[in-house]
Amino acid sequence: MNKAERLKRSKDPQVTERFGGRLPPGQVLTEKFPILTVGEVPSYDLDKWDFQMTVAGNKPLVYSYKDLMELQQSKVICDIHCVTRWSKFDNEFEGVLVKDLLDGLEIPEDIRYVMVHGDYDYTANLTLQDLLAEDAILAHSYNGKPLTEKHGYPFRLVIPHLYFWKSVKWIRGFEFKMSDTPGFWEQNGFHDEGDPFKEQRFSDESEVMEEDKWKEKDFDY
Ligand SMILES: Nc1nc2c(c(=O)[nH]1)N[C@H]1C(S)=C(S)[C@@H](COP(=O)(O)O)O[C@H]1N2
Ligand SMILES: [Mo]
Repeated sequence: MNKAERLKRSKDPQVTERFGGRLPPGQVLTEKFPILTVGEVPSYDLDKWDFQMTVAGNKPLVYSYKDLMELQQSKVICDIHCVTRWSKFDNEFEGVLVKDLLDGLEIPEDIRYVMVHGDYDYTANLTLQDLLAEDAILAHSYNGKPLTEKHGYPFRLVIPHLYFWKSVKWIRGFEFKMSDTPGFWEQNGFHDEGDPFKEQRFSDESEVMEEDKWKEKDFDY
């Protein structure tokens, strides 16, 4: 039994709540995997699907599904923290580490931001530094199985150290930029950075996230 498991079973509510510093403030643990999607769940013809990277408006680098599957494959085990207050420990994602994907890509000094694009028209903004985190991964599998359609098949981004809205499902590209502009949720009141341990939920600190709303979402697993 690992430490998190032991704490989870412990009777002391104080200890149970904090999980030895592993559970960010205001979060609740769930064993299930809720589904949070704005709009329709896409479906693809994999032969036509692609992933594109553009650096400061230059010609895009285009990767097919097969190209990505032929790159070095890695696994990341991480915790997930959604801004709607659920957290889920010990998730295994497999795919291409972002740092491996970007290895060899010439990114000029003045490029410090990235807009992540996903279907349909979903975006999330990140700093280049956040994108280059050791455990940031372009994942195709979850706990040993291909991602389900609702969780982002064929590929989703996972940025473990930020709230999960930054982990773009149905990912289609990275746009490297000199300036920071807000993505979908960031335009709708969420924080620009979204560090769960700093509880950066909203850009306006007077906003309140309701306690139990997430329990009304769909789940699978
Ligand atoms: N393309 C796309 N990516 C997305 C979303 C979305 O609606 N569309 N929702 C985000 C939000 S708010 C969260 S919490 C996570 C949810 O991922 P899950 O449905 O696998 O739990 O995906 C993020 N990535
Ligand atoms: Mo979310």
